[in-house]
This record gives sequence, C-alpha cells and structure tokens, in this order.
Amino acid sequence: MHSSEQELFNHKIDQEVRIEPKDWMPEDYRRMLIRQMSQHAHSEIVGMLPEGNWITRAPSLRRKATLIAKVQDEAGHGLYLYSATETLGITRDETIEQLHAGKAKYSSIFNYPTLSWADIGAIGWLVDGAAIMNQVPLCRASYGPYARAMIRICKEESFHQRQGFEILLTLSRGSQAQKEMCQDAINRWWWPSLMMFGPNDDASPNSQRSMQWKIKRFTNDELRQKFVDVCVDQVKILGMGLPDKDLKWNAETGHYDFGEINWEEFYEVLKGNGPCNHERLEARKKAHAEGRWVREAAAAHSMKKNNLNTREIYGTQSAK
Ligand code: FAQ
Repeated sequence: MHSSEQELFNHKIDQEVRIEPKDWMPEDYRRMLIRQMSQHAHSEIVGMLPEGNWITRAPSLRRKATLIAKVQDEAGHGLYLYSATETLGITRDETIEQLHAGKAKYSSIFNYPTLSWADIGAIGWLVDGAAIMNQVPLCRASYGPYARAMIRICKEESFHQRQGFEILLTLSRGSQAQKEMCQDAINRWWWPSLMMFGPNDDASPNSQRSMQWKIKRFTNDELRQKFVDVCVDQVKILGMGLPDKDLKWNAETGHYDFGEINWEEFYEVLKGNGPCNHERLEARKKAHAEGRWVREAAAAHSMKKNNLNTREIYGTQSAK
C-alpha cells in the first residue's frame, strides 16, 4: 500500500466521491463489499423460492401475473448484484459456489415457510418493506456499482411492497376466515422481518467499519426502529394488530418501544437450523445443476458470435 493511495481513498470517502472498480481500495474494503453484496445477491435469488411456491395457487389471473412479475424482478436484482460483485475481482461461479457450500449467508427471512396465500401479502408488505428501509440508504453507498444497482432495485421493491399491502388490505376486508388468515400471516412474519435488520448494534461486528467507509449509512437498530414506527401506522389501515404486547409509544424518544427479539432463533437460522434452510439450499443446487445446459449453450453461442465478429472485422472469411 502506498500512503498516497490510501490518502486519496480516504479523501474520496470524506468528500462523498464514489469509489469505482478500477480505483485503488483497501483490501478490507473490497472484502467487506464482496461479503455484503454477494450475500445480498444470494438473498434475492433464494428469496424467489418462498413466493414461487404460490405461483400455481394464486387466487386469480391478475394475482398470478403480478406474482410472476415480482419473482422475476427478484431474479433480475440477483443478476445486477452478482454483476456488481464481479467488478470487485471475484467471479459469479465463485460466489455461487460459496452459497452452495454453505459458506456464504443469505437473509434469514427466506428460511421460513409460506403456509397460506396471505403470506404472499405479508412478504410484500413486511419483507419488501424491511428491504426498502435497509436498501434506500444503500443507494448512497460509497461503492459506485453497488449504489447504482440499488437505485433500480429500490424502485421495483416499492412496487412489491404495495402489491403485498394490497393483498392484505383485500383479505382484511373479506370474510372472517380471510381476516384470520391475514392476521395469522402478520403474526408469523413480524418477528422474522425485524430480524432481517441484523443483530443489535452492540452485537454487530461489521457495522462500525461499514459506516466509516460509508457503505452502511445507518446502523441495524436505527433502521429497525424506523421500520417499526412505519408499520405501527400501516397496520391500523388494515385493522389488524402486531404480535407484540410491549409495543408502546414513547413520547420521550418520539418512537415506538417494542419487545425483545428472539436472538436465539435468529442465530439458529443463521447456523442452518431454520424451518426451511435445508429445503432452500437443495432447491438452489438442483436449479443450478438443471440450468447447466443453458449456461453452456449461452457460452457456446457467445463464443460463436465473437468469432464471426472477428472474421467480419478482419474480412478473412464471410460468415455463413
Ligand atoms: N440474515 O455485523 P452485522 C431481499 C449476518 S432483502 C442472515 O450486522 P452487516 C429482497 C451478517 O451477514 C434481504 N445473516 O453485518 C427480497 C454477518 O455475518 P458475516 C437481503 C445476517 O453486514 C424481498 C453477521 O450476521 N438484504 O432480498 C442477517 O453489517 C422479498 C453479523 O451482522 C440485504 O442483504 C440476516 N438477516 O449487516 C427478495 C441488504 N443479519 O457476513 C425476495 C444488504 C446479519 O460477517 C422477496 N445487506 N447477518 O458472516 C445489509 O444491509 C447488511 O449486510 C445487513 C447486516 C444489515 C443485512
């Protein structure tokens, strides 16, 4: 490391100038980004599975078309993020291998099952809602390719959040059974959604450095609190409740106090012991193995196309 390079890097971070792939960056900064961005990409791809489960059972053509579009958007987010991660000098194959080997994490939330149609509404409202709260500040992350990818992702996530809320709103105005289904889904997804923000600040080993480098702009607890405050108001529109008896307005802090998160459950899910960890990883590995011929065909096609172009450029042989 040359100190001038480090100084230039520090200066850019101070001055809010984006770091770009060809710029010098500290090795730890690169590693921090590869970790977070690849885990984020994996979350998008694994996140397609719980909802994909309901495509064949969506209650109307409109709901089915919307859900297919949403799940397809998640695939697109995964692809932008894998591509952005590749700019840091790691290949997509390597990052996917880390996921399949169980070395790289993906969001804990996707290890829970989708038991009823109302879960699709709850995922949109709460899971996409939490994702937006966490990801809007990432549009200002110091690494250019990550920040730019997040802009489009956030726009799509807000559509996802609204479609989820609308599903719940419809159920909340339906029959008694539909109302109960709606409340049951909220009860099951509420606490895992709060866990999405990560451990409390005093147990978050990456936060401090990530904030210094302006990758993260808010701490896990700050974002979680904002999310709780927003949801308390939104759940009233649904005429439903949140499953937390300790939820209470605190006039002093200007925020809602809320109950203790079950961190034991969170760490069990991270260790691979959540309700669906095994199923999710197996589904990803199977899809990857079955898609092998597509990847090979695409690579062969691209090679052929490049050869033809080379011939065209040098005019040696006309392409037949
Ligand atoms: N699940 O020191 P920190 C979506 C890990 S949204 C699993 O606080 P950091 C959209 C963490 O990696 C979901 N692991 O870490 C969608 C670290 O382990 P490591 C994805 C978690 O990075 C919606 C350790 O705990 N969003 O996909 C979780 O500063 C609907 C210590 O934690 C993103 O990835 C967790 N919940 O803060 C798709 C956003 N929390 O790596 C389909 C980008 C923490 O040292 C349907 N990521 N860990 O071994 C971030 O903002 C951050 O990485 C945090 C964690 C906030 C998730």
